[in-house]
Amino acid sequence: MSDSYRFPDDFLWGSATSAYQIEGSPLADGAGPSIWQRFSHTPGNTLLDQTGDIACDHYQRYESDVALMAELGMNAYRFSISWSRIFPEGFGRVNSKGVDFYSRLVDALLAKGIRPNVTLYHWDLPEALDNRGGWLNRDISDWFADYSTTMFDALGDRVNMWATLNEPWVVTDGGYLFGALAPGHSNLFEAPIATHNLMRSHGASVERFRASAAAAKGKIGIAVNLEPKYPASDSAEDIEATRRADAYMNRQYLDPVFFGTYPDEMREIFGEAWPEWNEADMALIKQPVDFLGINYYTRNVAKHDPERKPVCARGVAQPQHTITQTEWEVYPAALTRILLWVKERYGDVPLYITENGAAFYDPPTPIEGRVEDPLRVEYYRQHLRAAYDAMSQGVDLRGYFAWSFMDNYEWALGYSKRFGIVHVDYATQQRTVKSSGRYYSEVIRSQGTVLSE
Ligand code: IFM
Repeated sequence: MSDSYRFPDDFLWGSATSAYQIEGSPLADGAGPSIWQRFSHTPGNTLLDQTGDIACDHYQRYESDVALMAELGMNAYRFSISWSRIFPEGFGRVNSKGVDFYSRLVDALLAKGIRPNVTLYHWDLPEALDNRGGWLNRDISDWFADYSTTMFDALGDRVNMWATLNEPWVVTDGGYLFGALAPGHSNLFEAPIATHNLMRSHGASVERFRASAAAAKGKIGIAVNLEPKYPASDSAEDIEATRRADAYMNRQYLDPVFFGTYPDEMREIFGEAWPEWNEADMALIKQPVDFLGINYYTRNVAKHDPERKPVCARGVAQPQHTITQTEWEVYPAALTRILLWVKERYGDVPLYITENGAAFYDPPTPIEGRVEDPLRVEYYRQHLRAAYDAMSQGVDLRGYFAWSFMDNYEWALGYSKRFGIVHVDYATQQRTVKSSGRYYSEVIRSQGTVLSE
């Protein structure tokens, strides 16, 4: 454990959001509907049938939000682009007003010295593409590549950090295997196809990036959510369950990018639902990336459970540790571990923590103008220390993005979970910096050294 915590001078200190979770006005200025528009407007799919219609109204308030980021001292901001604002029909006709919104956002960030970090896909597929099969249709790699090219051409003169996909595991697991997220399918046979088309689309986008002018000064990667798996006991069954859980969530998305193969366990997990993939697809997926984005929230302690199909493993609660409002165990040591694991398994690719944060029980309205969130302050302190520990063991970590800049729409859980370091009063859209936001600001201004206190 280090005690100095001085981060490099060029370290990126940012926060992250995604389009559908914060923007509101999802159909404004000629945008087409996304699958989240349809899913959230279908009764019964989300908590209290809440939608992203208003969310944080960031579409209207982006300038003051950017000003607040600057006040907190951030030098980077990770946001996603809504594909259906750019291509209302999914492909073909470009909606210039949608492009303009992101262009204005990028300019506003740069004017404040904040580096834009753009994610092309954070779960809000154009409904028009879902109507053609969405991630199950092989053509989606062309649609995604065309959309990517449009954005590289429009913003590549000013944006130098791009990620293709956010958390492809969640897209498949939530959207196609268990149905808790849009498009809401529950189909064992669809899940491997969705994954494969996501990864093919990632590869096609990277390939287009290399051929675009944006590549002259930009870098491209992918953001995956990684969860280190620990066996619940030293029984052979639990150790095997841990291996499968790790393959399913972690290696399924990284092995194809870095090795051009899927883990052997995929056939064990999916049985006859796991197809043979052709070599040309695997070569497309294995495009060299410039960096890897890691979203880290918690670890998982795995126990063999034949009832939990298809992985046959279940997580075991760890009541000895703090549990967040989303019932995730707070376990910072696993962040150090996952960063070291990535370095050891995949080599020296530059890394960014593209999401890290926690939902805790904040009040709906500030109390006497303040929101005190000591549990979140402690979460950030411990995780930033853990990140630093990995760096001091040789991990090439170049930036950190808190999830999230502000409270927002937590998908099927609606507005019930607050992840922000800035509080949002949804009745008034008033922003209030929480004590975690003030703490993060101090971390940034001290270049990390305040973490030793
Ligand atoms: O809100 C989500 C985000 O969209 C993706 N990563 C995890 C966050 C918290 O659940």
